[in-house]
Amino acid sequence: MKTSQEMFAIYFIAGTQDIKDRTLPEVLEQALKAGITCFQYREKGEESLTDPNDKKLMAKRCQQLCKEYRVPFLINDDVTLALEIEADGIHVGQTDQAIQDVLVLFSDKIVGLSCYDEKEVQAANKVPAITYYGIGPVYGTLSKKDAKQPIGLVKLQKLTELAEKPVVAIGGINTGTIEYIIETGVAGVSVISAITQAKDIHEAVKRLR
Ligand code: TZP
Ligand code: MG
Repeated sequence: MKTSQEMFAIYFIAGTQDIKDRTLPEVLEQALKAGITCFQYREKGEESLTDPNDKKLMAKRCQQLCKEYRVPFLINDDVTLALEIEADGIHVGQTDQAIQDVLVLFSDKIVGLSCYDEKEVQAANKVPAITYYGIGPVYGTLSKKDAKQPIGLVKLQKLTELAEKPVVAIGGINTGTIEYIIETGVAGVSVISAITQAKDIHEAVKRLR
């Protein structure tokens, strides 16, 4: 079994909407080669795939790559798709399908829940089967249009201390900010643009590591 630090150290999140001049499988394979430790397929927002068949094909291609590199493959929100293609897990937000329902369907899989404040962390602590909490945005982000106000480092540390599960920090994390994030005691960091917008993906992932 991998430790949570091994699994979540460099947790890459992306969908086709996050990538402009290359394809998602190209970017994902470079990131896998460079050493990301987890991947979440998050097809969401403007310019994301809308046809369920296109989305499923893309998910399967990404899943296949993750298998080759033995990296966990998670899906954001889409419970039906995650079950259908047997993803390694699912990540849900507070407003997605109720976490209790998700846990029944994914009892032997990885389940991540987004948490933003003390109240959400305390509620999540009462649900033993959740695997990890995604907490943020820590900093401002351009990758999520409806992102909440950044919580900052002090709040991140507070919530991480309160959390009874591994925490993965998210939002505006890059090679410049990652060292401050790690000092708060999180298990790992998740990034979109630090990888999808890197000129040299290999170099970006190596520096994050
Ligand atoms: N949830 C909170 S911030 C965010 C999500 C999905 C986007 C993070 O993207 P980036 O580019 O790493 O700031
Ligand atoms: Mg969601």
